[in-house]
Amino acid sequence: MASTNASVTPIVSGFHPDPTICRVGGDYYLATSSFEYFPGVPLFHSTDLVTWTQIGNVMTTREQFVEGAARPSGGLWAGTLRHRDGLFYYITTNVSDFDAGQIIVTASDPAGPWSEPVHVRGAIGIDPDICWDDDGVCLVTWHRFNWKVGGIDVHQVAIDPATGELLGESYPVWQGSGMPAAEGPHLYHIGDWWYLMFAEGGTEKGHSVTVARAPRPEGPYEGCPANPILTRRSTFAPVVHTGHADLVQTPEGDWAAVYLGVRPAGSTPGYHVLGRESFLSGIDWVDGWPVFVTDRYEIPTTDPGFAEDFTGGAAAWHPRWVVPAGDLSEIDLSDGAARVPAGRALCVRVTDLTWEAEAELSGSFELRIDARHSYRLEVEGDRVRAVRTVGGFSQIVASHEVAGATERVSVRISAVPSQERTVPLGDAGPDEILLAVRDGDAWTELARLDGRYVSTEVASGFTGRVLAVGDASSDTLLRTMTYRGR
Ligand code: 6LW
Repeated sequence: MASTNASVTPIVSGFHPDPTICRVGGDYYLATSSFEYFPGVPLFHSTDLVTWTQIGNVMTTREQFVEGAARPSGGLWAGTLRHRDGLFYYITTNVSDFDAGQIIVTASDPAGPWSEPVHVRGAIGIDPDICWDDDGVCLVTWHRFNWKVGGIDVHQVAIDPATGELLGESYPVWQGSGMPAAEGPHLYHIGDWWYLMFAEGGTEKGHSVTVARAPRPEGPYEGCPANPILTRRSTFAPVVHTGHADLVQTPEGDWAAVYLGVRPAGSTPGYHVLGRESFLSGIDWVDGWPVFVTDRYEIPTTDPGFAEDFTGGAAAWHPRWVVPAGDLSEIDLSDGAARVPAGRALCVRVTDLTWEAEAELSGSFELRIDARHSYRLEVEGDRVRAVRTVGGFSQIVASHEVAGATERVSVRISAVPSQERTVPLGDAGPDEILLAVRDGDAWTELARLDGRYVSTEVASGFTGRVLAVGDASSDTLLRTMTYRGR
């Protein structure tokens, strides 16, 4: 099997940021943020740290994940996954239900079901960590934050995880190495020390991992002299914005970390289109401090493709399918197609830099980063339109009448490398998006569009591209979809 270095190849590709990891025996589990998409918090399993399979989602009910305003990049932000006394714990923040405080759910089987939510209403902010001190007291460490001033500081508090009640006053701990946005704390008891690891510098170009240690969880902390212990700021590395890490120990006693990064492409300033992805690093310990060895692991190249056939009647949803609002249960599968009601969208993450996806449907099929930035194929009878939506403004760029029988129209969206020059003074997007329709045995290309308008640099936010099925004004019937990474 081909393999590539961990520093350039994600372990979980395509819009899976803020990875958090734990190990139980020989099994590793990893969860990532998922924002407005429901079910929320995809959960992956591995036995070797380098190959991961999605086994479910943590937040599968609207009691666990209150929908709120369902805005792009709202919903579920960074969290922490841990295992203790036979139970998995996941703690996170729903920024669309912010005043509910931190949310804790538990499960004996990480594939689910996860419990009803417990709210830590006394801890308002983001990026909660859950850890237990030597006496078994549960500690939540989080980034205090509000929507008026943004980030404030990092606090810790003892709680009862069964009720969410605070067991005392919260108190400040380490506040980072001095960069803005000291957040994403994770607390560990390793050897004689308690370590607090942070994301600092914001989740973009300055993103970094920093660490401090203390004799007790509450401090006093001393920062690592080598901080930041991971960053790619001011580099032309293929993977940048690296940060927001979580540590794990192997059964053999070695250490590793998962962290997020992005893979920009195209002319300056570069455009990333898959959101923030999860990467793996080795960890060495030098003088009692963790050192990232990002090229330690070889990542096997796996086939990301899938084929979904909805013509056979109702079946269970594969955990890859998500909706940006509402519930998967609104999509009827009983009639030989997935019927996506008007105003809803059925989505799946794009996980590759070059890829193609085909859908047999009537209605709309699009590549989007959010509803205001998309390239769409609209199928209405034998008429297929290619529509570009940028900044909320939509324009029909091509219209085509399908030849021959039209009960079953297939359309295709693909991403290919840009044909433009990247430097000097280049005008290359990260890729080009081709929209095509099948006429009999042949494909007719309707549009070739610059991929930068479906990138984070244009759309803003924390998410990445998804393929979305659904139309604002009428139902879409999706019979089949295939996806191939190339
Ligand atoms: C995450 C926080 C962050 O909760 O981005 O910029 C948030 N910082 O650490 C969403 O991933």
